[in-house]
Amino acid sequence: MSERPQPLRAINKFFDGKEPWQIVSMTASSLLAIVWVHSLYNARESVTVRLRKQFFRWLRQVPMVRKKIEQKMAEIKKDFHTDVEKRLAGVTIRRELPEQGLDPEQISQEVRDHLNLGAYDWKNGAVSGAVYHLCEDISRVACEAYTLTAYTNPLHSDVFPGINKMEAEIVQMAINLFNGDEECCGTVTTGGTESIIMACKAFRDLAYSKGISNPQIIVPSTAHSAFDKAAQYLGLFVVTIPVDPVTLCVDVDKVSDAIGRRTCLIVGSAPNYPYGTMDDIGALSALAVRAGVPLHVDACLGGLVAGFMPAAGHHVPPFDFRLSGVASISADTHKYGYAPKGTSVILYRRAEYRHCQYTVTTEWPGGVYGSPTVNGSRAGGLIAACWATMMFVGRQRYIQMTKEVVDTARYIENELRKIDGIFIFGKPATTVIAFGSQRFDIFQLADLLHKRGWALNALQFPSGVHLCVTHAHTCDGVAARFVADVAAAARTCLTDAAAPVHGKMAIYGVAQEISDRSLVSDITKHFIDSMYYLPKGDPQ
Ligand SMILES: *Cc1c(COP(=O)(O)O)cnc(C)c1O
Ligand SMILES: *C1O[C@H](CO)[C@@H](O)[C@H](O)[C@H]1NC(C)=O
Repeated sequence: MSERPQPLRAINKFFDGKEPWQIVSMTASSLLAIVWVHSLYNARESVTVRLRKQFFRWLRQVPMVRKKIEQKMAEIKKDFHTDVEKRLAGVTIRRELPEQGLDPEQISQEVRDHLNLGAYDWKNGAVSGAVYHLCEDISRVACEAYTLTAYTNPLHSDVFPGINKMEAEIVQMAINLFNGDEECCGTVTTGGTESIIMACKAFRDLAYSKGISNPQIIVPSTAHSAFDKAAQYLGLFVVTIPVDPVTLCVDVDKVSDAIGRRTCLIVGSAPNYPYGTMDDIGALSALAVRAGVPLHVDACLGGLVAGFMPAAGHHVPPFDFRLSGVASISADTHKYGYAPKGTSVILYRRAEYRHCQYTVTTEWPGGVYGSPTVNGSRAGGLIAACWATMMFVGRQRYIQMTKEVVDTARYIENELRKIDGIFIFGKPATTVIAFGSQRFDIFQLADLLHKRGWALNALQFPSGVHLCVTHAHTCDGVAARFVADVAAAARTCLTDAAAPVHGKMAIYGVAQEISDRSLVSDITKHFIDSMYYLPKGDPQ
């Protein structure tokens, strides 16, 4: 036998003197070990996360712990139900189809009654985000368009080609706003979450086509939770990158370190939901080009503000297709596009990417079936209402509204910076202003504001609250009233910093303290259940 290469000699030496059965069993067990390690490495959650979950799973099997948890959960469930019962006081609970249909006036009255059940005065700009404008002329035009097209379905392009045209025009207008070129394309979806799921699906499938079997997405910790949702639906591994504690923008070096063979997408927000800060999209784009990975810019919240900011006299760093690493952009027309709820756009730099978003089945007895987004049947009325809104508002009024919203946001930010006891997180890029406190529990302040009718959004890790300034806050006196209420509440909190937090806001503080996150998840599921809860009999 000729001389064997070095490694083989080493292996032969290792097995020297072993029985054949020993050799077989050692080979098999090392193979199994390799498979096991590989599965750990390829799993959708990291080893530490899974060990932690396992620990709490064991803990929950201890009978005393289990009993206590079950007891607590039952109480929580009951509280949720009581809340619903209180909220629904005054409307008839209907569990059956009415035997004879009701008359239109009565239905209209009941719809109005349902609309007024909430605790907030959303028509006076008291809520953060949620209601993006209160201009009746815009709503009238959008609703008129919806009335005309409510029963259309762009799935049937032969029947409703006009709806397809409107969709194509919404996409094209958005491409122009974001400085895309001839090659850019996109689709309308039903909201930001769907736009994000579509982008993740497209770049997952692009990765599959390149032979990457376990793709991962690299996401800033501040990116919208829709990316985690997409990963849950699509079987993607999420690598979460922390943000800089001062600027609240993603740490680009850490993104760079995280990029690997399995990376199918990196993400930046323009801006993010929690703090309203904008990641350094320029740096992320350069990194994307260098590493040869696509970059998705989530401009769901701020895109239709940021796109008009330069013309409105406000500075915003470039975040769109002008940066060559930007492969896709999501932007919500149902937020600052001022369209009724139910539309968003997802845009791609290249037609190839959009092809990866589509699904096609060729063997179904119902025929060859291809569709662009999640839905089969789609609501043509929502597309028409969005199109009508964009046509009615027009470029000059978008610029004007952007100026009003951003001026108001800057005014609130500057005034909040003067208030003793609170601080602003990072530099708000568009319209979200997040604040916290090192002197008292910020949820105590949020609770006081809540009592004055302000609905703010709670932030965790670290504790904070934010106001998403919309056109509804540009109405006379709203911003000044908000600033005055925060100032008064901050004074109260400073004089009694140790006061325990009560009310609705207390729960956000508590939820952060629970180390078994699966409990938080279970509680949340009970909360979602409560949205579907109908009290037995009429509440008093
Ligand atoms: C609102 C939002 C989304 C998700 O959009 P939905 O329309 O609520 O599904 C995604 N990203 C950011 C930054 C958002 O603010
Ligand atoms: C389509 O899919 C979305 C989820 O992406 C859903 O919210 C929406 O109600 C669906 N239906 C229609 C008709 O758009």
